[in-house]
Amino acid sequence: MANHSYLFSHALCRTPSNSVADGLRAEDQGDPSAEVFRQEHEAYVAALRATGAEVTVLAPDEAFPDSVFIEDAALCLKGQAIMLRPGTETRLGESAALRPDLVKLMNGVIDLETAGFVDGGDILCSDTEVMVGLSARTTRQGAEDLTPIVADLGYALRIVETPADILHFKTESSLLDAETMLATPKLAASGCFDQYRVIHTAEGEEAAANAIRFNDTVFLSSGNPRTAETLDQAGYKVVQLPTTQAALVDGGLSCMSLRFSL
Ligand code: CIR
Repeated sequence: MANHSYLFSHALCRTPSNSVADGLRAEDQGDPSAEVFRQEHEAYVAALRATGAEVTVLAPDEAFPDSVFIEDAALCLKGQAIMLRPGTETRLGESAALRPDLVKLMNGVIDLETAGFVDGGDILCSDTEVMVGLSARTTRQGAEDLTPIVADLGYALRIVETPADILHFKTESSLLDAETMLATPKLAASGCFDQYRVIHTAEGEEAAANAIRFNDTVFLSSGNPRTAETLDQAGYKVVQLPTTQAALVDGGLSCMSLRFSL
């Protein structure tokens, strides 16, 4: 199987729970509405399916308010799921809750054994490397213990820094193709993408950086017209999706799926 960092046959999502109103957030701008969140989530799932992928949607898990952000609990690489250790108390159990579904869906499941922590939102995979951004959620110990697991799957792991005040590394960056990243100027200034071409989000459109290249499409959060225009002019097929409710609990497009090929 080739190391295609943006070509996927499958995705796995989880419907937002009613408890999503209790989701974690750095700043309170009001609770998300579970009903509106589910509508936006349905549009997201339909958009992933429209690229030709098979998308499985798991039932809501009321025990975990943030469980719609399924990306944080696992990393899918080469048909294997690596069960991570989310680095905040209310989310640590999401990994074990998700594990049985990944046992059914994936070719294999590997448990990250570590005293540290890693959130999937801090992991950005290109064709050749797995970047892990240290953050308030992801520790050096966790990243170091993940290193041999991804090495066995053919990837070099590179530890990078997530600038302070940014929740996850991919809150402000995403892969556009094998050579190109979309990033906020603030995150790119750390030098982590010096070996890639970088397209910056427009000023005031930092939320656009949490995008996903999924098969032939770059999915971008609605409300970022200048960044959408830049990507369009650079030759990408851009589809905008509403993320108003995810944004209220610090989430975006990448957090809401695990993307993989079998
Ligand atoms: C949290 O604070 O964990 C959630 N409210 C948001 C998680 C967003 N996930 C991501 O950026 N990968």
